[in-house]
Amino acid sequence: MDAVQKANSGHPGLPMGMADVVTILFKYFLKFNPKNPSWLNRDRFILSAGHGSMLLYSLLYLTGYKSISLKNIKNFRQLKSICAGHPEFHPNTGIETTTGPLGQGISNAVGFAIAEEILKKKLGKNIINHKTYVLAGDGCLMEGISHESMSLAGHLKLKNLIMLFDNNSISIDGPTSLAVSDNYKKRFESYGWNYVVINGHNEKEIFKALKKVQTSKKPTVISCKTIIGYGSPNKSGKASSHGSPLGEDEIKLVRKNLNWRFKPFEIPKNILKEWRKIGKKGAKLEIVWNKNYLKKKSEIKKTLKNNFSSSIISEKKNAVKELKSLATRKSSESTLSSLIKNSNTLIGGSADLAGSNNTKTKYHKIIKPGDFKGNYIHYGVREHAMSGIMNGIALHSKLIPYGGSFLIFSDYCKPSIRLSAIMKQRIIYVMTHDSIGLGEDGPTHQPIEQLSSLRVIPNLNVFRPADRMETIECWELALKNTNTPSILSLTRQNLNPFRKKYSKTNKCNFGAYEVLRTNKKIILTILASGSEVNLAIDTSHKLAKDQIYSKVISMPCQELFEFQSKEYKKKILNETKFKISIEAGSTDCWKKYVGMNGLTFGIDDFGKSAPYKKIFKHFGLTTENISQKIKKLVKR
Ligand SMILES: Cc1ncc(C[n+]2csc(CCOP(=O)(O)OP(=O)(O)O)c2C)c(N)n1
Ligand SMILES: [Mg+2]
Repeated sequence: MDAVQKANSGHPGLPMGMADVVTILFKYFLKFNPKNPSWLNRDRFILSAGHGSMLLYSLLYLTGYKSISLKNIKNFRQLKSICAGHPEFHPNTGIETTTGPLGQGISNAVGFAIAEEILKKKLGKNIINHKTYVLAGDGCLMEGISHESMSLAGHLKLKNLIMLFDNNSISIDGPTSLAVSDNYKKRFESYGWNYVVINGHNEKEIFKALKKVQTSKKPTVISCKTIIGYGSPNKSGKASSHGSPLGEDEIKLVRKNLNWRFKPFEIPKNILKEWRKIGKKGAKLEIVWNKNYLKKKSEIKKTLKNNFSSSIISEKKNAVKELKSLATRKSSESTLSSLIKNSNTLIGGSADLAGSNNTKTKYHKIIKPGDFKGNYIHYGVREHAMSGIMNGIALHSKLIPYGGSFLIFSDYCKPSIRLSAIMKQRIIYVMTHDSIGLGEDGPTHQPIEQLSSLRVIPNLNVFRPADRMETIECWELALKNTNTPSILSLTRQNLNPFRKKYSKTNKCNFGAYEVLRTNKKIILTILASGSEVNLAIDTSHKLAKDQIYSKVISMPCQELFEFQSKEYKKKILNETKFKISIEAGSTDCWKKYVGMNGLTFGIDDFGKSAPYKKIFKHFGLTTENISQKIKKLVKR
């Protein structure tokens, strides 16, 4: 209440309403050690209702986390304060994930709970055996992602997942009855969850409910009936306490009402001592756990090691000798086979398109309800949940999630992709059917603006490999960039290989590189990515017959290209007067490269339903059309 008032912005309602519930949780149940926020077997506490951030910061400060000082709290919502408006993930601080977009935390929590079960199977119960608690509000539960995630969690029987539902029946516009009349009991029980309703201001009821779920066989929602802004005589129970400071006068009344005699930010020593005692309990638990851990330490390290040695990639690249044309989604599958065979930490999956995304290899075992021996998750048709769950799996500790869908449905994943990027998580999105090249399924399935819109997300690598060699290299880069999520944009249709010779260097790491020049004296640079590199090569050869000489640049990753030296960029881009780009999608992100004198060949309209070669022709993406236009350009 005081921090929100000082910042003159923020959300006092949730912290005041849920204080009783989390106090009981932290005091009696949550297993955590503020001295080691990264303790592998800690319980996870996820604040999905991220606007209640002040509650999390208060808990972390009170229980003794070094990351949050009183000074930080006084700087709530100010530049550089760790106490940001909404919780922002920082490793080793107690802030387990970034939340704020409502519902995301629920999907993250499902990911944490899945990771817990998988690692328990791998490492044993005395190494991994913890709970994941997620605090969600009315808003989180209205969001579609909550339905997707909770349905999957119930199906998988994630017994160690517990939701504390801040059931205060208030959101921003007023009472939730304005917009919801769900029967929560029926809703959650039909997913396969337990549903318990308690008075969220009654310590005994809170304790009893939390005690009971410790041995549950299913995930549980504890619906905590609470009063938003609890303690505020004039604003409690009202939407007005949701997202604005209570005001100095009301704060005085709250102090009186709650019999709190102390000044803002003054925590009486005896009370702080009690809280710090709560924080210290976990240290003892960790010491006990450590005995087991030390016995198995080297074994655990070995199990969790990422075996993506360059030798596997080299071997794979060396094997690319065939002249056969192949879709990059197939090349991805073959790369994955080698990786999966050698990996304990890659967790694959797809949103019901395993066979189309080629994400499942013969080395995969399926994760089933209550059975987490496997390494492949059938996410069902739940792209958004899949993406949020992958964030949770990656955040948990050592596992590396990848998941597939059609590139067009990256739109259904976008809010979580953005969070992967903000949180610097290595999530690999395998997005196939990446252009009009998918053919007959038509404009609803053909990505146009998707590549451009993904490329403008900061800290996201969008890879669009052009043949088998590039696909292997892009997978290597996706795995090596540990602080950046990746999109692998892959074709449905077959592509002719142009890189058949082994090179030790990962050329895709440059973002763009030369694959061909038709003469020493070139006047034209042709930039292309993915399936259009073949088209660029054919066009370049065709133009050479008319003495128009060019070089072809494959540009599998614009983001990595931007990281190259000025000299390198100049070498690629500034050699010729004329530059053109070819990509079967929105031309927007190519204009910066081709400049005023250049031409972009792409599609700035929705696609068409037809056999794919006919669609390419319809949009002028043919050697004939492109070379004709180029001839006009260079003769101008
Ligand atoms: C995806 C998304 N949509 C909208 C918002 C804006 N928003 C923040 S809190 C909130 C209402 C949440 O209501 P509830 O979860 O009941 O929180 P309470 O008011 O009870 O604290 C909204 C709409 C958001 N943060 N995320
Ligand atoms: Mg509410």
